[in-house]
Amino acid sequence: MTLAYLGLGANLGDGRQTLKDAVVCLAQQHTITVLAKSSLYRTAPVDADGDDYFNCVVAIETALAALQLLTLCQTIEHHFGRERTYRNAPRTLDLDILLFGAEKIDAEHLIIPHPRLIERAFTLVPLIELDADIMIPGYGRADSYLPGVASQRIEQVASCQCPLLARARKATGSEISAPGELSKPACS
Ligand code: A4P
Ligand code: MG
Repeated sequence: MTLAYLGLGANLGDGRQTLKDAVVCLAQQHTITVLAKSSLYRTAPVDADGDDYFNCVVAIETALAALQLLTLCQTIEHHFGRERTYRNAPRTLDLDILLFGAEKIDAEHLIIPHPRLIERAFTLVPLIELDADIMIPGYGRADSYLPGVASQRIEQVASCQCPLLARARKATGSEISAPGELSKPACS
């Protein structure tokens, strides 16, 4: 079994609802187990146009190989009406593999860790929310990259009610910290 982290993003249609539905869809897959979900974040588009995005990260466990997981992610994106028009085009759902265990993969259609993971608040902040000490293979501690994304607007819009996360927060005795001002979490 491999512990993997998926990044979800949407900025077309009701992105907030789409992300919730996509997490339910992931949880229904018999080939993966969703272990935890970050809060939902509203984020400014990075290297992209269109409306603000909604983003979150989920931790999953799977016996799939990384390429099989990519195929599953793309099938789910398609299911949610994803169209590939141009790079970084507004999208109903983007489902990226951020981390796949300790693996480093550099294949034609799959690069892991996700090559832009450390450059973006919308991936780093929710990832660190799920595991404050998480390491990125080949890069080191994820939180060491937070200063580099501090100028990117990211706002926590919904707090995860997952018991696993609540336990993790209690254990660390701290709330999530993120670059920029976070709004007060509002449960949804
Ligand atoms: N691919 C390679 N590695 C991976 C991986 N680890 N996970 C390949 C998923 N896919 C991977 O992706 C293009 C190709 O990347 C795939 O065919 C796959 O084989 P795509 O999803 O079809 O196209 P894309 O998303 O437009 O391009 P890309 O390069 O994935 O863009 P990013 O890096 O995902 O960025 N701003 C905010 N605030 N929030 C966002 O979510 N997202 C993007 C897209 C830009 N700006 C954003 C957001
Ligand atoms: Mg993508």
